[in-house]
Amino acid sequence: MNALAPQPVTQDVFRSEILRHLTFTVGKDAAHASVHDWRMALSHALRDRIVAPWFSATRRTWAEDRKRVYYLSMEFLIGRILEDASINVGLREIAGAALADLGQDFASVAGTEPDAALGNGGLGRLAACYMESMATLGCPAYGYGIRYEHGLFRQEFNGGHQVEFAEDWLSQKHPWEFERPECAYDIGFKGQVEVKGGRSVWHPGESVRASAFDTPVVGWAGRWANTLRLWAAQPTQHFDLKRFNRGEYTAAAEPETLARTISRVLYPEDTTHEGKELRLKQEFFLTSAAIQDILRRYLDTHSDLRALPSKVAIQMNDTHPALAGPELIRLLTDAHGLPFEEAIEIARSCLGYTNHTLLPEALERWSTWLMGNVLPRHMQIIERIDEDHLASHPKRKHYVGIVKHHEVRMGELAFIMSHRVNGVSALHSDLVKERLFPELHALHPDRIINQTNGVTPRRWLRMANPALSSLVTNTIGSGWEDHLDRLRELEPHVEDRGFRDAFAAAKRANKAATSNWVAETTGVRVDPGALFDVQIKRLHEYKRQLLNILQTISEWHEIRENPQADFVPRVKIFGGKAAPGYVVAKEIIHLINDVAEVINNDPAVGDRLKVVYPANYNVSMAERLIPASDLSEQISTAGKEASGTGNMKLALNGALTIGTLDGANVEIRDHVGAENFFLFGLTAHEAVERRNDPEHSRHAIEACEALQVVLQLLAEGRFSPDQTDRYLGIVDRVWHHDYFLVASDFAAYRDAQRRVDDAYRDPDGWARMAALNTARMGFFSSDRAVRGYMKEIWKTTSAL
Ligand code: F58
Repeated sequence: MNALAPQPVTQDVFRSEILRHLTFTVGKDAAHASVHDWRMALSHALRDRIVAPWFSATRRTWAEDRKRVYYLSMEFLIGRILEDASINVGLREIAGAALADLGQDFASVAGTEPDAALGNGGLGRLAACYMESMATLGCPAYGYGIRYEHGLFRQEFNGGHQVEFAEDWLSQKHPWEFERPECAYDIGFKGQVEVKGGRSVWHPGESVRASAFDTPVVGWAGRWANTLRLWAAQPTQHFDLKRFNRGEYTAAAEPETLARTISRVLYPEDTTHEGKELRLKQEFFLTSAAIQDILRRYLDTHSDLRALPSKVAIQMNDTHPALAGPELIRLLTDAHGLPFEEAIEIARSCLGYTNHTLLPEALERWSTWLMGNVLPRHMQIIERIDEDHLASHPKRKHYVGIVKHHEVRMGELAFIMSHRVNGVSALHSDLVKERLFPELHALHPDRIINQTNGVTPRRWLRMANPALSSLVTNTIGSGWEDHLDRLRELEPHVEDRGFRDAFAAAKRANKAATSNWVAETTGVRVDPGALFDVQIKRLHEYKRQLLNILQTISEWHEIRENPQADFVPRVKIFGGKAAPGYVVAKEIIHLINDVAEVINNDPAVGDRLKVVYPANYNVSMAERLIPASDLSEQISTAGKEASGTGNMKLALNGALTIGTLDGANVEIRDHVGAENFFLFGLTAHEAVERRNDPEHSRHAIEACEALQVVLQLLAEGRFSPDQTDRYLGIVDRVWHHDYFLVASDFAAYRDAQRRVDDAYRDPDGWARMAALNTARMGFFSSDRAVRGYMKEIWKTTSAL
C-alpha cells in the first residue's frame, strides 16, 4: 500500500468518530441531533481522514522541493463535497453503514449539504474537475480563488419568468475549510506612483486585506491531497471605537462594509461604472493575494528569484487573473529590484493562459482610464510590456497591441505574458489561432497549443451513477476510475445481449428515480419509458435552447395533426440559468415555460410529449439528470462553443449526442464513432459564409414549412394566450436578426431528431450505441487533460 494512503478504518471505529464529533465539535447529544448536526459530525469525521494524506503530500512537496502548480481562477464550481470526498478516501460504504448504525441514512444526510456554487458554468466546473485530477495524479498544486459570501444566484420561476435570489451557502458553517488568519496580505488600489532612487513606489489610496481559507482537495484512493485556497476580503483599518462611542454606529462599520463588498458576490453585474470597478478590484484582489503568497512560499526556501520558473507554474483560467503578469513584474522589479527585462522573462516562463471563448462580448477590456485610476502602477507596467513587445518585433505586419483605442485588452495581455496559450478543444484552438489572435500567432507560432477539456470520472460516473458504475466494475473489474481508457474493455461485452440488457436496465432505473424526482419538483408526471431528451447548460443564444424549443413546438403540432401516428414518447428536459441582465435569454426561458404549460396540459398529447424545466439547475441537479439521460443536446451554432464539458459527462453516462460540429463534439464523435452520434447542421466555416447572405433566415424559413408553422403559432400567441404579442420579438429575431442561425439549422435538426426517433424504436440497437458511447469516452477524463497540461505547459511531474 502507498505510504501516503490513510490507515484503514472499520465501521465501528468510524461510528465512534462520528459520535465524537457530534459531541465535541457540534456539541449535540445524539438524541437531539438534527440531520444538519449529523452532516456536520460526519463531515468532520471524514475531513479527519483527509488531513493525513494532505499533510504527507505537503511535507513531501517541501522535502523534495517540488515545482508547484498554481491554478488561478475567479470561479470554482465545486458542488457538494461530502459524498465525493467519502468515495475518494474509500469510506463511502463504511460511512453509510456507520450512519445506519446510528439510525441515519447517508443519502438524506449528504443531501442537505448546500452546493458550493462559486462559479457560473463550464469554466468554473472545469477548475473543480482539474483540482480533483491534480490531486489524483499527485501533481503538487494550489487552487486560488475568492471565497464569495454569495455564490451563483438561486433561480426560481414566477409565472414562467426567471427570478433571482441571493444564494447563501455560508449561512451554515462550512465544515470543509480551515481558516488561516495568519495568512493574509494587503491589497492596494488607486493612489499614486512615485519614483524614488530609480525605483517606482506605489502608494495605494485604498487597501483591503486578503485572508486565506483552505479546503483540502483529496484525489482518488486518498493518495494525494492539494489545497484550494480561497481569499476573503477584510478591512485593513481597525474598527473605529471612537466613532462607535459617539453613536456613529454605521460610520464605524464603514471600512468593514467596503472591504467585504469585494468578496461578497460572484461576478456582479458589470453594466454600471460601479459594477465594472468592483469586478476589476475583485480580479486584482485574487491575483495579487495569489502572487504575494506564491512569492512568499518560494522565498521561504529560495533566494534566487531568477530560478522562480523552475519551481512555479501559474495557470490563468481565462483572462480574469491576467493581472498576474503585471503584478509579478511589479513585485520582481519594485520590491525585489530586478531589471524590467529580466522580470518580464521570469514572469512569462511561469505563466500559462487558457482561453475559453471567442465571443467578443466575453473578451475582457478595461478602459485605460479605469485601469489607470484603480491600478496606476499596473497601467504603467502594461504600457511598458506593450512597448517591449513592440520593440522586439519590428517587422510585424498587422500589429495588435495590448492598449488600443483607450482600452486594455486582457486577451492580448495574457497572450503576451504567457509562454503557452491553450484552447480547450481541437477546433477551438484552431479558431483561437485563426480568428482571435492571428497576428500574435504569426509572431509566436509555437505558443498556442490545444488541451481538450476533460471531466473527473470519480464525480461524474462513479458517484453520480452507482448503477452504471457497478455494472462497469462487475464487467471489467475495478481500477477504471483512475484509468478511464480501460472503459474500452467494455467493447467486447457490448456484443453480448446480457450486457446490453444490464446496461439498459441501469439507465431505466436511473430514469425511474428521476421521474419521481421530476414529479416532486415540477408536479409533472413523466413516463420513465419515454426518451429523456436533455439540454442542461447556461442559457445563451449561441447554445440555441431556442432551436430545441421550436423543434418541440413542431413535434407538438405534428402529434395534434396526426393523432393516430406512431410517435416515440419524449420528455424534453431543460435546465439552466440566464445572466440576470440577459434579456433575450430570459425571454427564451419564459417561452420554454409557456410551451411546457400548453403541451403538458394538452389531452390530445398525453404521454407522448412532455416538457419539464426544473428550476435552479446546479451541480447537484446535473448529477441527478445526467445518469438518467438518453439524448444529449449539444446544438450550439458551430464555432461558438469553445468545448463544452456537459457533452462529455452525458456521453460517458451512455447518452447519445445530437449535435453540431462544434467544440469538443467533434472529438467526441471521432471517439464514439459517427454511427453512434446524431450529427446535423452547418460547420463553423459554413456558418460564417451563411451570414454573408443577408437573407439567410428568409431563405431558410421559406424552404421549411414546419418552421413557418412554428413561427406562425408563436406569432398568434398560441403559447401566451394572456398576452398574444409576447413572442413577436422572438419571431422577428428569427426572421431578421438570426445571428445564431436558428432558422438555417432548423430543418437539419428536425431531420436528425427523426433519426433519433427511429433509433429509439429499436431498444436493443439503442442500448448498443449507448454502451459504445460509455466504452469509448475514456479519453475525456480530466486526468488525461491534466497530464497534458503537466507535460506541455507546467513542465512538472507526478510526486506519486
Ligand atoms: C466555458 N466558458 C465555455 N465562461 O463556454 C465552454 O465551451 C467550455 O467547455 C468551458 O468554459 C470550459 O472550458 C465559461 O463557462 C464563463 O462562465 C465566463 C465567466 C466570466 C464571465 C463571462 C463568462
